[in-house]
Amino acid sequence: MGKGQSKEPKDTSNKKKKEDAPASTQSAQSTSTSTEKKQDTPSPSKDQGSNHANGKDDTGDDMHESWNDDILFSKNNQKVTKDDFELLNVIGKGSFGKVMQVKKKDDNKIYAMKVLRKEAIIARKQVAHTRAEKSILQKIQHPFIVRLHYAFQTKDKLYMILDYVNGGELFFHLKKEGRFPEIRVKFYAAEIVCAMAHLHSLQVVYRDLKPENILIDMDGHICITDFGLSKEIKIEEGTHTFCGTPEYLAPEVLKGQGHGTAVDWWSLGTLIYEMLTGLPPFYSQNINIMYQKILNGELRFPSYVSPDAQSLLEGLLTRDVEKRLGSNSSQDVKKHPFFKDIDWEKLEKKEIEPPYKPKVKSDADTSQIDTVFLVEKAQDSLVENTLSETIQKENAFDDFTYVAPTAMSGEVS
Ligand code: FS9
Repeated sequence: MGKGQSKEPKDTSNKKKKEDAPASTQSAQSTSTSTEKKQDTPSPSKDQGSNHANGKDDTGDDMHESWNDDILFSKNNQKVTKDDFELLNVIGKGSFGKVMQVKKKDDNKIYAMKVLRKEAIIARKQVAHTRAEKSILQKIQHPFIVRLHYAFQTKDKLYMILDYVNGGELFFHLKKEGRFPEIRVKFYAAEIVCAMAHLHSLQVVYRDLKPENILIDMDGHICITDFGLSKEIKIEEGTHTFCGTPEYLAPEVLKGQGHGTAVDWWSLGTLIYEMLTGLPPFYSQNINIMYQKILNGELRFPSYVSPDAQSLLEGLLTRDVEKRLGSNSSQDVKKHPFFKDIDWEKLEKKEIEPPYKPKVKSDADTSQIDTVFLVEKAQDSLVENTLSETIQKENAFDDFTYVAPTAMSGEVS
């Protein structure tokens, strides 16, 4: 690792960063949320397999449902509520809410429960992002993307029941090991390429590809999480100042000039570079310098980076969006010589043995989770608020409730 490649800044700021700068341009942006059907009454048959973001604005003016205190959705006519889950551990926390490891009481399956406070979401103007996250997740089934099993709400909170992924953040492993051997980088990069290609095929731009959002499952496969919310980056008009950290953002995002699928290929380039070298390509401790480097800095490689890897990175880290590798088709990325020994069909079926297996014993194992969260007691705290606030909250989220098709048919994978 070269001079100045201190890992300190990100090691210490990661969790705090998430909490302090919780406002990105929609992390995963669905272009279809505004056209989706409205779901009025929670009914299993209507819910199954459909998307029900209803295209309203953030204020939810056309709300006409009364709220239920404790919702609410059916799995084979049984209501799924927070009471169906035993809270085990806090695994993440931010100003919007928290993520807990939970156990479903009827079948002992372990999940991640993301609990978000409506009041905080409304206050931070994140209603559209929250709805997009849930709407996107509920329509996506992909081997390398976290699965949303249920979504329900109470008058104060939104709940998302997601796969519990217990191999730890890619970030955690990368910081521990400094950098990864190229063969391991290739495997992770290829699985991420599959996930991005799938999202892009659904007109979803992920926008927030960075090591903190990428988990490893217990077998060592990639799992992309976090489709919204926790990391919004605000770019103040006319200035080059913004909250959050820009190291994975494409130049056109920094300039406020575009949010097409190509932004994800740039971010993938920064991520691959960081996995290979330990630091992102345009890294500086000084955010303004980093900003300038992303816009104009020279792309340089340590000598141990192979020619194929350098060529791939030059393609992905092309500032001209039109010329960037992947901007025409994800096939162009898959066909790059760096990936020549990847069998994409096998990879997508998880038939390629991961190069590293996390040291976890079981589903419930939390040894890969940041210990700052584990000391906290897992509980679902009360939210105090006024009646008018409650009405507003209910308006904004009346289409949130969801149950995954496989869960509907009785089997939760
Ligand atoms: N299985 C295990 N770990 C998962 N994590 C991904 C999300 C991480 C997290 O806490 N994110 C976060 C959330 C908030 C919010 F306010 F929204 F709650 C704020 C700050 C950070 C925790 C580890 C995971 N995700 C899905 N399945 C998972």
